[in-house]
Amino acid sequence: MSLQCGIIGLANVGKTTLFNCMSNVKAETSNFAFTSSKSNLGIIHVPDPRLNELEKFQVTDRVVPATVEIVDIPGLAKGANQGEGVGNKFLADIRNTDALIHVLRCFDDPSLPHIEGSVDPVRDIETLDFELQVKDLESVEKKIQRLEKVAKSGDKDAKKGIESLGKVKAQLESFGNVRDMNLDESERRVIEDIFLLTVKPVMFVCNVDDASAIKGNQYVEKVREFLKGKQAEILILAARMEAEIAELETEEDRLAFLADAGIPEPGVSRLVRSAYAMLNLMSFFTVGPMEIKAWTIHKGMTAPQAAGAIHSDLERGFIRAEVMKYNDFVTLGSEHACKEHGKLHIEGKTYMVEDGDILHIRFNV
Ligand SMILES: Nc1nc2c(ncn2[C@@H]2O[C@H](COP(=O)(O)OP(=O)(O)OP(=O)(O)O)[C@@H](O)[C@H]2O)c(=O)[nH]1
Ligand SMILES: [Mg+2]
Repeated sequence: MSLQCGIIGLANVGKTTLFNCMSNVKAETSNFAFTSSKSNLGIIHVPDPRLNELEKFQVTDRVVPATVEIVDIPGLAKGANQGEGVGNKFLADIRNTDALIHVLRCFDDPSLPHIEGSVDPVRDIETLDFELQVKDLESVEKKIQRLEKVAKSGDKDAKKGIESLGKVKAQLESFGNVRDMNLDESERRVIEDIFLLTVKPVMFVCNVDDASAIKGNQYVEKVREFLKGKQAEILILAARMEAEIAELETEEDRLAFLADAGIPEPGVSRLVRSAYAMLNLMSFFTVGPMEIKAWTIHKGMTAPQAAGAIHSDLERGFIRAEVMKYNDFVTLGSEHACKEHGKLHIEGKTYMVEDGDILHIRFNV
């Protein structure tokens, strides 16, 4: 399952710096605005301490974490909807993502001028949101026109659709985002096929100076105030420091660096976990002598669907799943002990997999 998080924001706010700490590939960063002229695609590993715990109880050749795709989208600018900056083309890259990480410049640095002349993350949110809203408005209006043709012949669904789209249009026209609307099931279905940008879940990353990495600063406070009551998460992170941490060779060096800075874990780990949750994902495990692996599925998937994440044959030929709970396994120490304590459950096709389940799929094709 390949789910994608897009990193968005104005030019020069630290998107690529952040991308480089998160992903397995490295892209170019610089002081010049609009350095990135194409989107960078990378894979991120989702840190999960449970994997290390599992390894204590099962000797294995390798440990494989869950992954999410991440795409670093070049800086947008005011007027992007008309092709300003590197413009329009990148709005299309945003359309392909499942969730957004919006990076905000919340640090002062006289040597790095802000493209709008001053540091003001709230203005930046509004600038970028506006670009996305304009695009969404175009999509909504197009669909209204399409439905109006159908409605002429008396189609009731079309009339209802136009009504729903009217509400969405009003929200966008008053500079609102569609994610903040309380849409019901049928209204959601009407906008499903136009892939709106402002309906995607978003997380704001306040990129702060090193000294503000834990408590934030006055810019972060303004962002918090502005986002009150809106559907959005906020995360504080010092991207440049994170980049320094990511560059250290050994885990030991990294831990020493974090201890010196008084930070419990890299901000990037927090960010990746939040992104994972924002995408409504969870992990189940397979545990064996060849590998211990975390697999990514959507919350609410059944055992056969989860089996399909491993291989389509396992879904097709699914017979049953043997399930241990992570906590039981690490408390009791082995599959054998789980069995003896009645903690190895046999589950059928309707079983809904839970986060941290250890699965063994029985199948026949
Ligand atoms: N002082 C300071 N500088 C930073 C921080 N994060 C990034 N920078 C610097 O800001 C500049 C731009 O960073 P990038 O990561 O390339 O910014 P970007 O958002 O990808 O920019 P575009 O691709 O042009 O949109 C680089 O010189 C970074 O070193 C930070 O937290 N503090
Ligand atoms: Mg960049």
